[in-house]
Amino acid sequence: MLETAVIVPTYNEKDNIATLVPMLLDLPVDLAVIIVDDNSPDGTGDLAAELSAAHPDRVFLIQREGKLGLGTAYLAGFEFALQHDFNRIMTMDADFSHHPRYIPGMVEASRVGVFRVIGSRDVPGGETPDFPLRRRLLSWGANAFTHTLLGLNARDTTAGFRCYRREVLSSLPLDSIFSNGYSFLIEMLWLVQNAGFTVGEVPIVFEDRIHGKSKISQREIARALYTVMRLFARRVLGRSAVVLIGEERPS
Ligand SMILES: Nc1nc2c(ncn2[C@@H]2O[C@H](COP(=O)(O)OP(=O)(O)OP(=O)(O)O)[C@@H](O)[C@H]2O)c(=O)[nH]1
Ligand SMILES: [Mg+2]
Repeated sequence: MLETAVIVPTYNEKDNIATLVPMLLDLPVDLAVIIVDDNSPDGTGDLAAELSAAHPDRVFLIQREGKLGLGTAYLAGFEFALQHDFNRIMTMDADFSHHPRYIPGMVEASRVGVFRVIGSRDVPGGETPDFPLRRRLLSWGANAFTHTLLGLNARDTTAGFRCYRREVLSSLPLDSIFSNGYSFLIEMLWLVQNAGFTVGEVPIVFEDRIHGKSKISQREIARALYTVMRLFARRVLGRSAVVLIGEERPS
């Protein structure tokens, strides 16, 4: 069995996976690719099926019926990767914002005592050169929010370029994750940190997509906000419960 599974969720990414998959297979890393496609109207699924037929041991396709969201796409990929005994499980976008050249470094970092590695835009050396002001503000706001309200330690809390050691995913209550869409990434990080796993960050330059369209919408942003507030409430309630149990009650 190969060491590393790279999960690539896709929705209308045909042009991108045509070049991404061969690039991934050429990396000097023992890896397989798991494409989770949501019946993309542009035929991404058909191309993924062809790639899988050409490399049956290294390219797998999970084809879903319709656009079911990014969070459940990751979950479907996690389940497949755990069932197939991969030791390391990565997630990345199909649009080259997460460039394959960073994968060897992320895999290496996960070998040296770090349980989960983020390809990070917000550590020294990481950059988002193409981001317009609006995206910079959004990203800054999201991180400021998750750091203060949730106490998350990672600098880049919304990055989807990640590498998990198998034991992280196999020990987390993945079924309990409530959010779908982009806020799934925040909730995952919250679970990983609260389970006590170390999280490392490797700098990446995040480049804008050339082919295809972004799927981030105002609705996704509102949902992410809701997720942070929901987890914040859990954090506050959880804390007070611990204090109560440990406290000496006045008789
Ligand atoms: N299977 C599946 N994939 C999705 C879904 N929504 C987004 N994706 C994929 O998730 C990845 C990230 O989506 P993008 O639209 O690039 O979002 P983003 O990278 O956060 O935003 P941009 O920087 O604007 O590109 C891409 O590979 C998308 O094709 C979905 O509902 N289902
Ligand atoms: Mg993108």
